[in-house]
Amino acid sequence: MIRKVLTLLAVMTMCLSLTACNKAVIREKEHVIGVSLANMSEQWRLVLKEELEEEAAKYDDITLIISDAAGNTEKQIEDVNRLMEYGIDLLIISPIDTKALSPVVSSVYSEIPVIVMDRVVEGYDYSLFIGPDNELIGEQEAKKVLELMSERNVKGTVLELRSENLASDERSDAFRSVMNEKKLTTMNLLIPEATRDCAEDNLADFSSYAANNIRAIFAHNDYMAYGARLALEKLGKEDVIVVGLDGYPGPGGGLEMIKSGIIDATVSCPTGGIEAIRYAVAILNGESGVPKKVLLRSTVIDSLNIDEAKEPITIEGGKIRVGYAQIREDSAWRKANTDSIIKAAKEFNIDLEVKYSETSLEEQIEQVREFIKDDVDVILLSPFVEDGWDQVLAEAKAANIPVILSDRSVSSKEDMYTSFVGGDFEEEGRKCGEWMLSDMGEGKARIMELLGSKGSTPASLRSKGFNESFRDNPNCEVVYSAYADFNADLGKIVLSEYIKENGLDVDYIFAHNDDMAIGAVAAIEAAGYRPGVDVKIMSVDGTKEALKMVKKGKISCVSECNPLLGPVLMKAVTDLCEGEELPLTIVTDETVFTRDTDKSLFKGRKY
Ligand code: GYE
Repeated sequence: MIRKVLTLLAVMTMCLSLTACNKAVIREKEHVIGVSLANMSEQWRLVLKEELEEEAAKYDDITLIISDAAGNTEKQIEDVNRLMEYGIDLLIISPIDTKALSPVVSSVYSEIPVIVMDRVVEGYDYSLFIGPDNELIGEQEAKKVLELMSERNVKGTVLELRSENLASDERSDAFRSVMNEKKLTTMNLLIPEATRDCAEDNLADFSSYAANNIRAIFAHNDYMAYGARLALEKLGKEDVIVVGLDGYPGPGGGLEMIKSGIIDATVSCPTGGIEAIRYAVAILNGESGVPKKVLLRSTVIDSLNIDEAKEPITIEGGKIRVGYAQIREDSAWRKANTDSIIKAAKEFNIDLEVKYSETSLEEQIEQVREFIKDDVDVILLSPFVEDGWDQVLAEAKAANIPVILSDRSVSSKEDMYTSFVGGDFEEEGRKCGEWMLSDMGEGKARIMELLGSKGSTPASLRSKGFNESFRDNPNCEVVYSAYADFNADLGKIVLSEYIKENGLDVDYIFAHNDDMAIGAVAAIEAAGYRPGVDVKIMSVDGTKEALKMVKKGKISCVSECNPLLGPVLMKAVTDLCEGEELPLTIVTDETVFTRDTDKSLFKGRKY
């Protein structure tokens, strides 16, 4: 009894001291993590808080101090400053206003690691971003509504119940783009408070249904979906399809609503609380393999799959066995990529078998089949092209062998693979476009684009990010584009032939990778022109040879695409085999190099 009283007194003292003191936290434990939450009124933030606390409780050297900004940006800034006064070792923040909080996060990041959650701040001054893939969520919702309407053979208008926040906008854009593609009519209603009662009150008007033939409702959270169902029941419109979002377990959550038939389906939107603590511990322990950005997996849930349990991987004794289908490619990037993965497998004590393909889809598919037959624990795949993977991924899934995509992705549905680990290709292209816009001023820009391998994710997404960056600028025009397959010789041939035909009549060249850019430089110089003066070149990767050309001014801007994926991949494989659920997308840290880049960043490059 005395022991219990003493323990109680000790805990109370610590709590009081945390509340009362405004200087260094009394360090009962080794690491103190500060958490700044935007509010604790929204349900998913309460779930986030619970997950953070439950996961932190598993570590006996972690103390959490959680602050609630109650939806007030000024208060959130004060909260962060106070947490810093406590002497926290790492900050986890879910910002209210990303613009207002960006400088605060940047300042904290100059002193301690920062994990940003849910809404990313401007720039890259943070250790790690964890959030939902809002575009994917919007697409999943739309595809589920379409599937249900088709199953029930109903046609008509789809009503969207929205709430006022950034995530809602991104999800809604993706939702409506799928609906527009399928030529369905949509309407949307902004619900002032994203609650059941507010949704029910706002849907009480029968006339809008009759007038617009509404046959399905997508609500941006399960509570509004519940309110919609109550309103529909009062109106005798039980046949209208209702799909929600979030899919929380427990009483009153979306999963219970599905089981009781209140809503037809939902899409899970994990908060990332568990991942935040796990990555925070890895950061504080100086572990390798911590990425720059992770997007969490969201899953479509209905009455048919609600009880499907994910089978954890069982490792039959000994080492984890990994089969890796890698692209054979004579490039500095690919060599660094392969070396990094082989080296990390050794460091993580993983048994790795690598099969190389001369960039043929059929050959890679056969290699994956061989790994399935060998019953490896995990398959790593660097798919040369995006399309054509559905069948063999289904075979891997049937064999309960997870597939992690490395450095390139596939067009198969997101439930056909476990995770993608690699660069943010669209961002890489956008960074090059932004540099060009900053360089060109008010003048006109005639642009040439050297495209990577046709049908590969880096080529399609780099092009998308680059072209979208100047979409609204009438002075920019892509006057010529050609495939050069990420290859230096082809880059040189394309430029030589173009110059022979037209002279060098472009102002900027965007090459999807360094090899093609280096080939272009050789052709430009062979034709007697000066790269960096007569034409400015932007590329992606950040290889040593390209960075040398940046320093000489021959290439003007290189957006990094880090090939050193080994540690991140092997940490993901290890986490997976320890029963953790992996994020859907794991992005490595990447920077941009120009002549103005701090010289220190050019030093010690590993590829
Ligand atoms: O940018 C290029 C290589 O898949 C991201 O492939 C990788 C790309 C890389 O050919 O150099």
